[in-house]
Amino acid sequence: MTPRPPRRTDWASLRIQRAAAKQRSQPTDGLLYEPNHLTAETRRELRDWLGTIHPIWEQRFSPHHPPPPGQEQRWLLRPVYWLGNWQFACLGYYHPPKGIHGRAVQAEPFPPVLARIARTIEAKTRKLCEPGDVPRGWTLNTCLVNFYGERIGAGGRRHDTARVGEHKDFEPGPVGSISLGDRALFQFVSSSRPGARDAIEWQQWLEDGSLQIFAGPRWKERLFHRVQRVEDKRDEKFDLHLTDFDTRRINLTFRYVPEEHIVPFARLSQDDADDVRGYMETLARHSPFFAEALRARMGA
Ligand SMILES: O=C(O)CCC(=O)C(=O)O
Repeated sequence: MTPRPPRRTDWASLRIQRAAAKQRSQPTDGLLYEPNHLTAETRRELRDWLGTIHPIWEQRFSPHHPPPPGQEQRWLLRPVYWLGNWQFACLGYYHPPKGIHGRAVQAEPFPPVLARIARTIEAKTRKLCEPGDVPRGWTLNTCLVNFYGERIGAGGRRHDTARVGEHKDFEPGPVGSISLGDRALFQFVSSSRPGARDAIEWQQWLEDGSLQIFAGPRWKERLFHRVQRVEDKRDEKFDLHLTDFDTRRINLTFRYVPEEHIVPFARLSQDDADDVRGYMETLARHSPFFAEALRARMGA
């Protein structure tokens, strides 16, 4: 009997299985995956802290940074929160060597639980990496918190946005990432340009409580990474200040931005400050830090 060809959705799982088989024989220098990294106590503390912040929705562009030809204004796929410095999407993400000024706006310092996690990741990173892959002065002083789940639109209509397209993190040096909630299929892909359909070079399900570190020329500089999908199995309820979003996974990526490139809101150019003032005001409703940053600019 002739076997039936796989259905359309099966091709995707076939590609994933083939990539998994191929990667078993590959070297993994500069890449670490540690399941169950968080202790129950740290996980609880992290969850509690996440319940105190008020993530925001950002748009990709702004009046002084309009969409380039062929692109339209759009909302990011998920709410975010940044610590250490806030890289507003409309100002462009930190991207040396050219994109360093006015991109990393001073933000709240790490709360104790994040500071502890960052120090542990730093120690593991130094053991994992070649010294040449850790820049001088490298310390995890920046954290992006991404919320994955379903947007709840008009009439309660749900739209799943739990994914991230291929990209690179341009902050110098290794990146460490902590996952909470449903597991996510994280892939490193070689790609000639974002959106091109290219080979999966490595993939890993990032599980609840896990740590991933990646560093060096292959993982950090050459390959793109993406979150292909997030499962919907755990049914964990996160108690967050998000009314229009149902979160089933939270990821925190710890990065390094040189201190001299972190700019207080008071010193941002007038155009850039005008573009992000609305976000700062929203953040200031619940954060004394951002309220003070707004006051400092008025007094500057
Ligand atoms: O959610 C993840 O696991 C990855 C997030 C990511 O790629 C990023 O923050 O740059």
